Amino acid sequence: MADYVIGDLQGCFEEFILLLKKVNFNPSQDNLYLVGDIVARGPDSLSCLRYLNDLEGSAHITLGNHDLHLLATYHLNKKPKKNDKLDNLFNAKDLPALISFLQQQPLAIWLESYQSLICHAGLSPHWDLETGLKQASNAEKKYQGKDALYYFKNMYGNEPLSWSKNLSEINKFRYTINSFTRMRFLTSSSEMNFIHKDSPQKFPKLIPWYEHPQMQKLKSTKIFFGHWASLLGETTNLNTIALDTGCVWGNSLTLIELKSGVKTSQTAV
Ligand SMILES: [Mn+2]
Repeated sequence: MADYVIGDLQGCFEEFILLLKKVNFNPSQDNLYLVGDIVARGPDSLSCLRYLNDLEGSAHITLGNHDLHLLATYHLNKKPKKNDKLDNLFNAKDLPALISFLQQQPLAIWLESYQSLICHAGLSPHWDLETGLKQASNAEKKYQGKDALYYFKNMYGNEPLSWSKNLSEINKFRYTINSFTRMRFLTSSSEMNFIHKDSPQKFPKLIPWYEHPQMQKLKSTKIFFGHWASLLGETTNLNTIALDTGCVWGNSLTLIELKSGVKTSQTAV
């Protein structure tokens, strides 16, 4: 029995299957954790979702910005953007079942036995672990509950850039979604900056979320995240493990075995 965590698939189904073969993934014994962005931009989002849905109990996803955008697009009856390459998925007969499967997935997963958090973009430095998990759970109830449509409608936008206990419910929701699924940099006043997505060396005045001084309080807690392809799997902090190695951009797909920490990659085909 092994537990694996894998980077952003973004529709790269072929590489996904090749990588699982490399580690002899056995769905009846092993667990697969995914940092999200299962869909969009790559060639076969439909097969990625179908495969994960069929794995049932052995696949555990934390939603990414592209996954949430898919859910909102579907529920708000909008057409997917051409460059997201989601036409096959939207024409599939099992689309409602796949949407329902995706919508049941959380924003964050805490693995007590590995002292590890799994999420798409990262943990807001405004929060300790407990607050982050609580806010993730609150937001999940909103996008899975009877008022989901209202929350998908009001999900978009960059504000608020900082957390406060006094925010309204919708602002708390938006901050939680943005920090768990879109965050990369913070400003020196600890506000999220959504403008830049390149590597941190290019923006010396901005702070990658995992380098924020507040992150030191997490000590030995590990955070596995995706979303930031230009990091190419490298951070300055041993406890924050970047898994988006840009398969959809022609680089590679990365998987880590949680117990040993052994990394396995599959080059884009
Ligand atoms: Mn992303």
